Amino acid sequence: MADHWQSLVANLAVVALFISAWVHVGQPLAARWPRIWRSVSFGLVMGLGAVCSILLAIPLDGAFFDLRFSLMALAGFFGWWPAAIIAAAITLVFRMSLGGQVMTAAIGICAAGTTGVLVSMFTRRRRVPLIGRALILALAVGVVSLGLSYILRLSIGSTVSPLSFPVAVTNMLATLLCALFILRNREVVRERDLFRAAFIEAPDFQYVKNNDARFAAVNTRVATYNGFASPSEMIGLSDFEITSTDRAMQLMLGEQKVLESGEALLDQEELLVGPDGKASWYLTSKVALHNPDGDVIGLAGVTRDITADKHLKQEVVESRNKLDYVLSEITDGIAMFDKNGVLVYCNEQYREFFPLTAEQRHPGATIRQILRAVAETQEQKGAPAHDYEKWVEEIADTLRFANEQEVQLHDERWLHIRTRPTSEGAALVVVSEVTKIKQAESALLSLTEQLRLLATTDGMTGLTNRRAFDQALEGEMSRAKRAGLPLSLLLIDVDRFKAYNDIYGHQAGDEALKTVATCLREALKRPGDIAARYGGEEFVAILPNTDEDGAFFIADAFRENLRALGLPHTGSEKSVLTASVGIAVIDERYTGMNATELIRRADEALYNAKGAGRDRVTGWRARSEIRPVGLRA
Ligand code: GH3
Ligand code: MG
Ligand code: MG
Repeated sequence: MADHWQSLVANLAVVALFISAWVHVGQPLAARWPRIWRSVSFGLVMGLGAVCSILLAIPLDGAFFDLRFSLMALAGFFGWWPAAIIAAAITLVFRMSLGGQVMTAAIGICAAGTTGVLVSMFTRRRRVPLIGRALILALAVGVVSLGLSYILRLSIGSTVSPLSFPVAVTNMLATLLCALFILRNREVVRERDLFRAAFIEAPDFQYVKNNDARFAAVNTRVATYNGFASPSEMIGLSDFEITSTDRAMQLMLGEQKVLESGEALLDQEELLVGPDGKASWYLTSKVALHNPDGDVIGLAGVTRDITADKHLKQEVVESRNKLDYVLSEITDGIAMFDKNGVLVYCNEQYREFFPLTAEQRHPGATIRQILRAVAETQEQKGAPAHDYEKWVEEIADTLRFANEQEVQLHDERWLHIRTRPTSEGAALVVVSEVTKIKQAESALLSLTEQLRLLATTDGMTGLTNRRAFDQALEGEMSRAKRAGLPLSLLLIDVDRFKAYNDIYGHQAGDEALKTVATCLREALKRPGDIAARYGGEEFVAILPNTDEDGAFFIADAFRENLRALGLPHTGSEKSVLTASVGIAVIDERYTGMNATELIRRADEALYNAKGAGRDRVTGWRARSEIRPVGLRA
């Protein structure tokens, strides 16, 4: 039995040898062949292995016990039908040449190949992991091998050989080990191919050099750039064979430094003229490569064409310079705040507009810090000096929407501040000085006011003129009627003024009229009272919310004051300048009256005053009320 084990172990060695030969020699050779040829060659190697296994078989009762079962199954499992058929054909031919129970042997060989193919189909479809696939194959091989030896032997009426079980177990073991080995190797090859492809097909220039500065590997980009059809053509060459001596020397010195120091050369930028005469920018990094003992064994380099990046950067720098120039030359102050209210950019003008808080206005400062400084320094008029947090929040909030404001600073300058939010939540603030515009605006306003005054004022006396009086009377009358309040109108005429002019001259007459105007103005107590020059030496006064008694009181005070001035008037029976006043009133009795009627009544009353001896005040009375003595008929 020991001999039998020896033979089985020798068989195991044969299987291992052929599998190893396939993995290390056959497979790399066949790697680029079409799939069918790879399969056929695998079948060939497995078939030859099976032949060797049969040569070392243990012959017993016309049967040969060996590990061909394992090799057939592996051929079917890894090479499918083509490999299984080739391997089976070789094995069968050889087995037939040996004679004995050929039929049984043929069935076993075919069954083994078929087992391999079926297990492969089954496990592949179910995506069984690597180790599981090997285990299932080995188990199937053991079961089929043992089962067959029982069925076949019993069917021909012979007894089951005592070798059947150990041979089945050894077949199983051999299959497991070999399947694991091949599967694992496939994984390794796949990984290696992936890395290889990543290296070869990378868009950057990638190369590996040995210690003699010769290329050990280059990728397609390097080969194409240097005019070679494939990367393999460059293996073994040095820079001296592909570029100018000067450039090769320069490269060699740099690389020697990396190899000697072991320090990487990182991100070196160079402007180089390529074989096509085109200048391009490159970024190169080179690192020393070490073996597991730490010895330098070469270097790996990566070079990237950064011409497009470079141009882009240049354009960015140029446009930034242009922008800086523009921003520094414009008279407006520009500031940019991010969405958190942090100042991210401002030009010098912006700072100069706010001398008291220029220190705070620098990138990184927040709008709230700046506004607090504005309040503390009282740089802006209207900013609260204390408890300014609410104000700060209100102003900071304006960064969130488009708005325009005009603010006045402590030194009387006016600034126009425009805020425009951006789509990213930031805000652009543009500040311009509008002091001159503001000054012109207020000058224009005062001019308009002057014009308005001129249009409504009597030039000589400074009282409201006739036109403005007419308007004011209409307005005041309708207001009085609406409010149900009384209104009084005084019509004043200077007594014997024709004579005054004649005696003292027209100019003195004018002066006297100014005095009368002043006297009238002083007699009116309420701000709503209106004194006007009605024309010539006649004056009017509108007294809103004043009844007849009130009007008498005012009118008499005026009359009395004028008289008390004692302006000499020799042409008057009073010997001083006096005036007569007629009063007309609207109250609840006369609500339907219009302005013309009111004036008419005042005129009538004045006429009565004149008639009654002048220097007096007379109210209008209905004809029925008029006393007959000394009055108009
Ligand atoms: P009476 O007491 O009846 O009013 O006598 P009177 O002389 O004042 O008569 P009347 O009111 O008709 O006189 C108007 C005079 O007032 C005519 C004119 O010489 C004079 N007068 C009118 N307007 C002006 C003016 O603007 N300046 C001057 N100096 N005199 C004026
Ligand atoms: Mg008159
Ligand atoms: Mg008069």
